[in-house]
Amino acid sequence: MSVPRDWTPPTAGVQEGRPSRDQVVAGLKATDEGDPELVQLLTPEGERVSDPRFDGYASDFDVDALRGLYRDLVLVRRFDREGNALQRQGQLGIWVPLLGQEAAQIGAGRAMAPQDMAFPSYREHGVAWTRGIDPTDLLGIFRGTDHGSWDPKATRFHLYTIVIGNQVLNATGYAMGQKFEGKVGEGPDSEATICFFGDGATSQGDVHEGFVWAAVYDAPVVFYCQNNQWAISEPTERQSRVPLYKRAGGYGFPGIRVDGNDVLACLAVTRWALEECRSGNGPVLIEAFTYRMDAHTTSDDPSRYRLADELELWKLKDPIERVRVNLVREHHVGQEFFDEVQAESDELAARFREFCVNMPQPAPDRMFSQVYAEPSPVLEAQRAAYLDYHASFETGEPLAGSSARRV
Ligand SMILES: Cc1ncc(C[n+]2csc(CCOP(=O)(O)OP(=O)(O)O)c2C)c(N)n1
Ligand SMILES: [Mg+2]
Repeated sequence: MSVPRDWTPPTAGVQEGRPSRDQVVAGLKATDEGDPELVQLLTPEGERVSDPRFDGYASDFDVDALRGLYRDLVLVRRFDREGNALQRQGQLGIWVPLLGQEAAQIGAGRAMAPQDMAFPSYREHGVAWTRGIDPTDLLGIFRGTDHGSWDPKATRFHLYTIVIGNQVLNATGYAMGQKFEGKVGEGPDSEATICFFGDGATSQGDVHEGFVWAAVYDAPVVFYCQNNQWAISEPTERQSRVPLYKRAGGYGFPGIRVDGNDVLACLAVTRWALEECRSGNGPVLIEAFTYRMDAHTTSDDPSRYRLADELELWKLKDPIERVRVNLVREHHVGQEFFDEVQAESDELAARFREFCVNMPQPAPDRMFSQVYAEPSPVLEAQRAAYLDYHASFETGEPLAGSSARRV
């Protein structure tokens, strides 16, 4: 496995060869524009640059397709911001913002074929959008009324997973199934799986087990790590001594780092990786190098653990702005288009809000209905007791067998 260029080469003994902390951090963050290890097709200044390895995977992206990507990015950011506002106004228990990660998600999502399967973590609102899931379907999880309102089979987008890294095992098993069922090969219907997780998840045992199983079974799975550089308050440099994409070498499959704020590069690299998997050359690890521009969740306060100037630096690499600049400078797209997208995004946000504030409260006993395939006397007794308890709020009468009066 190669090491970043600025590491100290081993001389005498392992201890002396160990990189200093600064060198580790430099290796983990060596993504300045022009770094040969970072795939980029659109610079932060909106200039289309060539990467001969991946140009072919984005060659059909003419001005209309680019407009489509811009629209995706703006609409997803708009409802994400509305999610934050709804939580602040007490309409949601929590919201998990994706601010800054729109390109990483839209690029990957738009690279998928309809027959591919996705396993998200909890922040993949942009990927959900590309699978045709209405944003309002995401709200129940964050309002605490359900575990996800979409059909994972119909949308080929699994329910959100909150347990860090666990979906890597699910995705690997699913991909092994695709292989066992003969769905991998050169045909147009061949399938792959893509699994989304964060930088912090790469420290979980589940992720490593998934990598091992995927490798030895040549499972058609793209491991898509959005390295937003923080696992809540834990920075990436406390999770790894090598850039995350290089970990793939230890398992025997390719790893590649892409500019996660460049939607075109994310799309091209993911198309390549999914094609590899569909034709039997999986698995592949993609590290989409990006930045979480907001808090971890609405329950988090990042000012407690990171400096504001880091955020200011990343604002200059905004994933939406570079597409806008490219459309204006290289494709002469006029203001009218941007105004239309803005108006559409405001309509979406209003619909999102309207849906949220008018969501019916689920019946209190709903939690008993879908736990077991069949009813049982014990469960029915629990349901009845729970309903009695709720009714006691209305009547003020003490519960049977209890001296306590509900107030
Ligand atoms: C198994 C497990 N351990 C701890 C947590 C608490 N937790 C929630 S999010 C998170 C950090 C995850 O960071 P990362 O994988 O980088 O994803 P990000 O949130 O940055 O997208 C942790 C530790 C959890 N949900 N599951
Ligand atoms: Mg992270």
